Amino acid sequence: MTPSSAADLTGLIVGMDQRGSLSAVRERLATGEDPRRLLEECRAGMEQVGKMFESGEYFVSALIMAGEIFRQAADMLLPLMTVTESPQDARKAVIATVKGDIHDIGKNIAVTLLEARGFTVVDLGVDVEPERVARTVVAERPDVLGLSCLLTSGFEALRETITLTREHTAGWEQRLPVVIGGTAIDQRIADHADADGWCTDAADGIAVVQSLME
Ligand code: B12
Repeated sequence: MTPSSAADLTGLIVGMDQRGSLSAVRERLATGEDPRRLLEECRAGMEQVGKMFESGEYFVSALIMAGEIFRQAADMLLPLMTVTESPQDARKAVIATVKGDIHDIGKNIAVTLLEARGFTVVDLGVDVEPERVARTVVAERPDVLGLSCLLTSGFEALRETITLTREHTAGWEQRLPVVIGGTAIDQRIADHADADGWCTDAADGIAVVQSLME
């Protein structure tokens, strides 16, 4: 298999080959490959690791290891994917992973891509109480709220967070756009949670954010 084979990075991540994954990223970048494609292959690897965890083939340690490999790969790839826009485009976003959920890799990618688009991002981190999100929104007056949720058990926290934030911002002249992201998110969940937009990929998420603000 050549280093530029599409299956390569996905397979290396699934095989928990940290050194191999990172040198494949380096080598393939050196041959001029698109960092977006490489990131997508890494993400596909994470998806497979998740499935193998679900089927009992892998344990939580594999999720931790894969997460660490992905984080290091993303550290190399993200700076190459970002185009900084002029400061006059600066807008503000408040971002958090919902209560009960500690996944932050996808959220952090969204934060990086938003910052590269000129957003000032207030990142509240993971496992964030709805009340804290609502209070921060009132204090910071962002142009958009972004919530990450990877666990299906987090969907109620998602809804609770958005409901509470809507109550706190009911007097605003314009409705605050809320975008939600995560592998298990779809239109049904967005409707249930009263979100304005949703995504399963940060690049799409940024496009959704931008269209909601136009
Ligand atoms: C790595 C990982 C972990 C790591 C997380 C490390 C970290 N620092 O984040 C650790 C080991 C901590 C972990 C723990 C657990 N995990 Co886990 N984990 C994963 C795994 C394999 C990958 C997630 C990931 O990072 N993907 C890569 C990133 C880039 O993709 P992403 O998160 O989807 O993000 C993208 C988009 O969704 C979007 N996005 C995400 N958020 C946002 C926000 C905004 C604003 C925007 C615009 C976009 C956006 O942009 C991102 C970039 O494109 C997934 C499998 C999967 N298919 O997702 C399981 C998975 C999410 N985990 C799962 C489970 C069950 C758990 C545990 C309960 C396991 C356990 N028994 O302890 C715990 C829960 C802990 C908790 N309370 O949160 C399940 C959830 C199943 C379900 N139905 O709810 C999954 C789906 C695995 C599976 N198939 O069973 N996990």
